[in-house]
Amino acid sequence: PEASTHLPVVVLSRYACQRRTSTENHNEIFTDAFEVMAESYEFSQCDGQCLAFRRAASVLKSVPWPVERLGAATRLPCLGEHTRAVMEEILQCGRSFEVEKILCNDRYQRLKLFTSVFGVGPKTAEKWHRGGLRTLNDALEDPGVELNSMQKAGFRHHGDISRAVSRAEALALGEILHQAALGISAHAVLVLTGGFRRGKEFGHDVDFLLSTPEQGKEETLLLSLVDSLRRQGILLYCDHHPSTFDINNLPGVSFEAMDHFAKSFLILRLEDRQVEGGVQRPEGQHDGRSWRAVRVDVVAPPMERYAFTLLGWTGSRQFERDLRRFARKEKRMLLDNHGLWDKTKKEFLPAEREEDIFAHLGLEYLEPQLRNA
Ligand code: DCP
Ligand code: MG
Repeated sequence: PEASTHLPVVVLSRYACQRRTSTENHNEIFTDAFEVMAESYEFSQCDGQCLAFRRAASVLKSVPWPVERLGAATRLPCLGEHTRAVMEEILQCGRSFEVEKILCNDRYQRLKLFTSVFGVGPKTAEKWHRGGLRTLNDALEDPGVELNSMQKAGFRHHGDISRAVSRAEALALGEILHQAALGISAHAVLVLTGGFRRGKEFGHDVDFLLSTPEQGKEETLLLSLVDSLRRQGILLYCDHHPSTFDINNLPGVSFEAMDHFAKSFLILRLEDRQVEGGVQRPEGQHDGRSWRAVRVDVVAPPMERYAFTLLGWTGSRQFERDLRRFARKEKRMLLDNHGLWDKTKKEFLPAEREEDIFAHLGLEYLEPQLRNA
């Protein structure tokens, strides 16, 4: 009754996996502000408030027009008192003073700077901040700071890694990895996942899934692939995590945690000439080099787990979170990157394709391009 007779009423689900979210965001003015709020709460380990702002941002990303007032034609779920207050401020003043205060905050600025280094999480950043460090140079020069090898690589390539990776660069890396994988096994399967599979034009890294129909050979394949990149001289850093996957241990406390498949977190050297259409360096970044460093993640599940891992690594993070929450709360099922457990039937549900998993959950299938929640 409150809706205007001219406008259709849009009712959005509180689960991101029941909303269509393309890469086109009409509400950036709110979602950018919410991201600052979420990050600030994350730095203070206030997980509840952090999640509330991430959820609210995710809802707004799925509204296909700029929201001009609260209520009325669009029923927005997941908006609490605080998120609404920030929105109202932006609607009235064009900006949020609470967000601006955070952006000027010393602690926020430093934690943001420190966590921009690959290998430095909120806990280390907080420790450095409490130790009085202000700049990245402080962290490098302080005798009390002991950097691990990941952080050393993070500092060495900080400029490159902080710069967004373009779609053309992601595709070029895909070609290099694909050729290297096929050089090892003719049956190797390599697919682009993460944000680029969702159609994003830029990302902070490039995510790949590697597998093979040869049972039990996926981890060896990944190790051989990394070795091949090393011999090509393009491996700048590798942090390999061996597989700890054991189907007999599922479902356990590990549900929702990071998956147990073999994976490598890499930094690779990408030559400008390998990128289709060439590389346009931003103003002031011409340092005479003809290459850049790029963060690349590769996960290697066994083929029969392929669909679950592909779904899990395609993201977005908020989409994954809600898929799992939906499975648990609405279907009494446990979903993670390894499988889907039906608590009622007490059995694993098989899936060859992502479509099978959506079907088990009674969800309409959503293309990766609509999972940008
Ligand atoms: N993921 C995971 N376990 C990891 C790393 C990632 O399950 N160790 C999942 C979570 C994300 C997806 O993979 O849904 C991709 O992670 P990214 O952090 O790379 O996020 P995106 O690719 O979506 O965005 P970006 O453009 O920042 O890379
Ligand atoms: Mg990514």
